[in-house]
Amino acid sequence: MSEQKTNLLSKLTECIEIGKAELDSPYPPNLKGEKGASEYTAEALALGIPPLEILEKSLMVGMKNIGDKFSQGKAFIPNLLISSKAMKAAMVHLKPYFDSGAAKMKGTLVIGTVTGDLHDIGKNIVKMVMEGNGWKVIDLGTDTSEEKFIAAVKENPDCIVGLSALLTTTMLNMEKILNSVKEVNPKVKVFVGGAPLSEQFSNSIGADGYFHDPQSLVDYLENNN
Ligand code: B12
Repeated sequence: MSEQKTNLLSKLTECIEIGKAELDSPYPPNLKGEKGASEYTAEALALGIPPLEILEKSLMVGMKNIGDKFSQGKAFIPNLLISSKAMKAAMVHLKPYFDSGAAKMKGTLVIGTVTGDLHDIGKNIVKMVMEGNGWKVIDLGTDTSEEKFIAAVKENPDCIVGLSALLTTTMLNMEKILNSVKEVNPKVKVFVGGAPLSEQFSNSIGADGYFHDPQSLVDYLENNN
């Protein structure tokens, strides 16, 4: 790859990591008036860099960097949110290629906050990080019934499922949803997350994995999918 292309991809990675979405973005203040993820992605496509390469070698690297920092306590939720915003600004340019099938997504994640639970900040972060890492995400929202999960799994037999819960009461609803999903399609892997959960709880209900944060799930899937 030419030096020009390599430089462009590394600038794009930096924009994702620091959350510089586009030229007009007010954040970060010291980069006001400078190009952001949106402009660099358009330039990368114009230079003929394949969309999947832009996604994997640049955008995902930026998301991984910020995800790793978050796992290590060196970045915080606002950082993830602004990085996700930059990611979205870049994905606007790439989406038409993925939608047309010109580039392949890594897989489909069906995610929802379980029955009775209205907390969705964490679930939305998981969604954004997964999208940023090349997954198609079907977001079933909050207070998601067993039936909604079943319907989504029937429609997407090759998907994986993510269940989120923030209440000690609603996390108990995970087991029923998990069992129904497995009954419909035993091949579908079900992963769980949310502040009150633990690996022990995940094992006790027979989930395929508990992850404390989205980057850990991404890393697991990279190595096990
Ligand atoms: C914001 C909030 C609310 C908001 C939610 C807004 C929204 N749109 O989400 C509102 C005000 C609506 C709310 C309501 C309630 N809340 Co509330 N809420 C919180 C609060 C302050 C923050 C939660 C949060 O967003 N954390 C930040 C996110 C990023 O973290 P996270 O969700 O854990 O997600 C991360 C990981 O867990 C993981 N993850 C999450 N899901 C998944 C899924 C998968 C598959 C994977 C891999 C990873 C993963 O990735 C995320 C990013 O790292 C917490 C307290 C706290 N400090 O945690 C209380 C808290 C969760 N709430 C609590 C309670 C009691 C309630 C109410 C019952 C209050 C009431 N009496 O009405 C209601 C319940 C409403 C309902 N039916 O759900 C309690 C729960 C106690 C318990 N042990 O069950 C807490 C802990 C507060 C407390 N200390 O008492 N709440």
